[in-house]
Amino acid sequence: MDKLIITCAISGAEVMKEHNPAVPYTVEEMVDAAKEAYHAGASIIHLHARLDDGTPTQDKERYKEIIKSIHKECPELIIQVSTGGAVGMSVEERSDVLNLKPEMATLDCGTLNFGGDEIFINTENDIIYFAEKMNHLNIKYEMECFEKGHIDMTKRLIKKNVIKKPFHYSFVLGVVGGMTGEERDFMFLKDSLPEGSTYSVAGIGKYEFSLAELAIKYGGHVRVGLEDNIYIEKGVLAKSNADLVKKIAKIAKMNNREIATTSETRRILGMEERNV
Ligand code: KMH
Ligand code: ZN
Repeated sequence: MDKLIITCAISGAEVMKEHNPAVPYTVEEMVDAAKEAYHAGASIIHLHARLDDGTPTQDKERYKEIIKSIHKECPELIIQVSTGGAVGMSVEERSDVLNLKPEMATLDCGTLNFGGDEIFINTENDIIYFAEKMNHLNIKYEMECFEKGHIDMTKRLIKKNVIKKPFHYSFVLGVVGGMTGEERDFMFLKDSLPEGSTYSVAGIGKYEFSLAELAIKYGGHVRVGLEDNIYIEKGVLAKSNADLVKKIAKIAKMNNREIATTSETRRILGMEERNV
């Protein structure tokens, strides 16, 4: 079994300081959150930029500043930028950050209800647009699937040679309109992947740790962070992103799964080594 890759989703686009004061907004807060998560065991930071007042933004210049500042402190850290942004943003707005040629980015693989009137829109043509742009710029994509139909969509685009190897997925489970993070749903998704794929799980809310434990046992990888879940245990707010990562490191240890360094992560995902 490969070593465990831990991704930390430090900020997200929806969670606010009113929900958990440890959610980072400013560049300095982002750097501190990323650095602490890295020292706790994370090798990838899943990043959504914010303005100082917490407003989500896909502004390329803001991302540039955050990435540069994180790399100043932790040069080897893998930064995975979000191309999902926030609900309601246009494809053009969401994709501009790719022009920075980040090492890694998300590729959202289908449309989903996000609760109430919110719809996270990713048409087939949107997915093709993002994938082709990332192929062209040599950006590693993590394919975010919120339900089984999204995996089927990736298989269709693999056949069309739009999505290229090596395939790396993320099961984001527990969103209002998607599949749950229960064991049965996890097994169904894992067993539906194209052969040779790697995958990570992101359990939303109450699913964060139980789903992580399943992935740890079955050879998958794990994403945690305040984007997905604000609690360290039932009813107790996490003090930081790093606390969530530390809890995963503890679960990994209990299951005899070693944690991957940044260069091991690049090797497991078939990424180029980065000279820092
Ligand atoms: N904030 C959601 C609308 C991604 O990062 O690619 C989309 C999202 C997925 O978080
Ligand atoms: Zn995200």
